[in-house]
Amino acid sequence: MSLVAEIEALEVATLARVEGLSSDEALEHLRVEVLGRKGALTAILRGLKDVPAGDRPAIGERANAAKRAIEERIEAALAAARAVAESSRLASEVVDVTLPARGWPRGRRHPLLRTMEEAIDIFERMGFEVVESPEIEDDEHNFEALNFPDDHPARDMQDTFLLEDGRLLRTHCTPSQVHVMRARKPPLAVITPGPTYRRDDLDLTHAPMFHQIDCFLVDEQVSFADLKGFLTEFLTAFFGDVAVRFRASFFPFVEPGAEVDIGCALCRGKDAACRVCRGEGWLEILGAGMIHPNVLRAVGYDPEKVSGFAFGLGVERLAMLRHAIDDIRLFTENDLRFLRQF
Ligand code: FA5
Repeated sequence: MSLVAEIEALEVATLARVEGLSSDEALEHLRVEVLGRKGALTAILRGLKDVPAGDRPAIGERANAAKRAIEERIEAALAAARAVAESSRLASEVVDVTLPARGWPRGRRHPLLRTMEEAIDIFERMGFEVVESPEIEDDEHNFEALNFPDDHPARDMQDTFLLEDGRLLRTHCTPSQVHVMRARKPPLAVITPGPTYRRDDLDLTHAPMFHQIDCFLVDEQVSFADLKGFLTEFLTAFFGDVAVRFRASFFPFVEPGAEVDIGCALCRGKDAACRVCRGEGWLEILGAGMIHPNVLRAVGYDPEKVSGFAFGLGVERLAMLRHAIDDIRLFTENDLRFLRQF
């Protein structure tokens, strides 16, 4: 077959193949196979060297014409293939602008965290400094320096999470007093918020992990009157206009000691079936007292020269009273219906 006949046969065959192709890749592949540097047309033109020089221009011209024809047809087929792909993409991406917007659900701060932050904010405005204290304690800080007698029931393994090395998860935030007082000199006005741990069974008002804020003030001539005045001020700032009641009580690390109740904001003592105060009209909110001379001595202070008050409150308790929540378990169950109310 002459070269011209070969070129014409290639052109006809290629144009016919273009008709059958509809994808970008297949058409590009065909272009390379026929017109590429190692393609079929180049292969045919290699035969030019055996053709008399005079015939070569005509063959070259025929080859160029075939190349143009094939290129044009492939371009047209590519454009058609792209148009089809584009219209099917548009059809699948139809957006119904009349649909209602989906919206982004917004997170909220946990009610316990918010309660803690609110209380801390009030203390800070009253001049107290926030100090962190370890959650893992030793017997010395959690009990001994706080004047717990050796046989005190709180030291019992039943009440405390003990670690294998003999240390323990702090059962209250009061050990912070020992850390801070040993490291610094009075005057001191400090609060220590954080988690605490006791082997209490989970029920309506108790959890094995709960939060406390301990607060203490040490200076010359601090009196019980300062404690009463300060606590009443704090509770009024936190709860609004609320009745406050002090009852004598005992903690090894204070003398005298007191428990403080606030008037029930839900029923104001008028509902015998009140689910918050159970008709008592009063709710215990914290333990307090004057720092025991033995504790002051244990940290190297002279109880003849300085005195201090201290109290510790339960954050869960604060939040429950503030929002009339009657089950402490709600704080950890992560029920969104509960959490969304805050
Ligand atoms: C103490 O822990 C003392 N350290 C407080 C204190 C500090 C007294 C400084 C005097 C001077 P108490 O064991 O009562 O005291 O606990 C304080 C508060 O923690 C309680 O009023 C209660 O609100 C909360 N609380 C105690 N146990 C639990 C528990 N299992 N679950 C939830 N809250 C608890």
